[in-house]
Amino acid sequence: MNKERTLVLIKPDGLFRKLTGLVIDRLDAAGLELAAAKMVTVSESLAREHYEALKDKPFFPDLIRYIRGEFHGLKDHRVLAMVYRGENAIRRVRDVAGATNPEDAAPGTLRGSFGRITTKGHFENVIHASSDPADAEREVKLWFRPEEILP
Ligand code: IDP
Ligand code: MG
Repeated sequence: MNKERTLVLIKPDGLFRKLTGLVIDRLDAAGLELAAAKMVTVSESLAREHYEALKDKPFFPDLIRYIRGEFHGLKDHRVLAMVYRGENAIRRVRDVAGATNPEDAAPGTLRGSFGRITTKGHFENVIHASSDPADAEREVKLWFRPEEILP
């Protein structure tokens, strides 16, 4: 038994393309349990802290603009943040999501079906999903207060 929590964000392209219900349906169908959900305004500092590990990448400035909705006209910078839990939830959510690069993501995964690489070279890949237990705990705590999450 390896019950985990993991952070899922519906990224601005997912919201803009009306994929919210589909994402939640896929995660339900995978047997994961929704433990928390809210719309969150992604401040510059929240975006930078969330993607701290990538701060030296050339695409970092555009990644911050992307997650804040600046490429999709999300004027109030809000995304849908959720916590899912279940046995091996971290890997299972990533399996539903597919590979980071939409071109490499398997058909039928969220990113394989609905992700794209823009002509500017940005990856639009629908959702964020925590990548390992340490990241998951850090990210859940960054986005949610303890009392917002089902006990
Ligand atoms: P992940 O989201 O699958 O965990 P990470 O490597 O943690 O992938 O990267 C975070 C996000 O940064 C990706 O989801 C994607 O939006 C963006 N990203 C990662 N690598 C690239 C790249 O090579 N070009 C453009 N964007 C990238
Ligand atoms: Mg990651």
